[in-house]
Amino acid sequence: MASGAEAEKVVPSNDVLEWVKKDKKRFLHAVYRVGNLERTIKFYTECFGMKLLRQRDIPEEKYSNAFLGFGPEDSHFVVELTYNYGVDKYDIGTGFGHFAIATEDVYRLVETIRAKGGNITREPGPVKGGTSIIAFVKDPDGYMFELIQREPTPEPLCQVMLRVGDLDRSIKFYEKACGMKLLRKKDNPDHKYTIAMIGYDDEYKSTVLELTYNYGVTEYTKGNAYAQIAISTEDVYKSAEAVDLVTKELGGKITRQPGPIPGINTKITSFLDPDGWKTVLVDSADFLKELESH
Ligand SMILES: N[C@@H](CCC(=O)N[C@@H](CS)C(=O)NCC(=O)O)C(=O)O
Repeated sequence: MASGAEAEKVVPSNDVLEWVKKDKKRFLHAVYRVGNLERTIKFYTECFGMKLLRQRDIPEEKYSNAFLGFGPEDSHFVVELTYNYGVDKYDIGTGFGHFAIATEDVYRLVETIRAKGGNITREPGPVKGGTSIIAFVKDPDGYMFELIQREPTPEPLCQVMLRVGDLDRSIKFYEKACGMKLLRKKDNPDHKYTIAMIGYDDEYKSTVLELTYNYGVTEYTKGNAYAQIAISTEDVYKSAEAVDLVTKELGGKITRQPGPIPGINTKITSFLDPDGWKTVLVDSADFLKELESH
């Protein structure tokens, strides 16, 4: 029988996992490193039609950031590019998959990108084993962008694809630790992979995390280019408690205890999932304040 002390521990744990289901969360941005900020800004604005939303230079820390996306940061998922002074090349590794952009006409977008000198690595046409029209483009640093033909959507920056070693473990992790929902799972035995779309809303209206499991592949390299995905939360402290519990069951670890970032005062916590993919949870109200001050 559980001792009094053990029984006590169980109750708050369940509470915090229940709280996760009620917390309002949203994907905020993907953070990654690029070798030349101006080059990437030019490529994303001219080829993809993204807008440059804000830029900041932190000379004391020797880096600059640029935020780009298809709409304002208070309602859209965006990319946060990091340029570290003097570093012009990164290793993307084998685990990072792609970002996806939904567009009404993939053929037309590909021609625009080709005309601007972009690198089309997969010509437009139906996805192998399916009917969606897709194409792939490699950006100047080697990050892959999948173009997906869809009806107009409020969020064209629609997927972040990461490869994982155990799909069910990852789904369970993000459901329990981050309150995501499994939106769709599709096995493609002919091409020996399974994908799962997970997130907070309809995959045709908001950004989702696409997890890919390639049969038999349990390990990938992470490189040093892609950094993390940021998600808002109403309470970083409760979120961290939930993540901590789930890491004990499924793997992964908290890498930054919850609390305000010195100087900025935005409260965050960060963690690695069971595959080592990093997420940062950001206090929603602090995030909005940060946007207002820009
Ligand atoms: N082995 C692939 C599995 C994932 C995959 O194949 N995804 C589809 C899109 S859902 C794809 O890239 N298809 C390529 C094509 O149709 O040419 C990987 O790890 O990237």
